[in-house]
Amino acid sequence: MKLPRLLALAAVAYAVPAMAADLSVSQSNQTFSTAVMTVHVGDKLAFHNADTVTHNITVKGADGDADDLGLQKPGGVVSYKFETKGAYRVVCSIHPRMKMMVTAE
Ligand SMILES: [Cu+2]
Repeated sequence: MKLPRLLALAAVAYAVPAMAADLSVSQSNQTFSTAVMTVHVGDKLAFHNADTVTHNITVKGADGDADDLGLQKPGGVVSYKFETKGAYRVVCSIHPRMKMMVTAE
């Protein structure tokens, strides 16, 4: 779904992410270090794989759009920028019990 993402980018450019920050979460024992998190629109969240297995994070927005961050080997870091307000579900497509919720405001 390319169009919603383009619209989201346009919205961010217009909204000006004045409080953008770099945040991080780690993954160990196939669990995210935080289950619930609130960020500001424009913030970038880094996921650090501290496990001995590969993860594959997918971020699902309230609009149903899903971003697959790709395979993440042990020691690897992937990141995601929250470009629109709303609730996001973060899951690992390899380990379904890995879940976290992020609210961008
Ligand atoms: Cu995983």
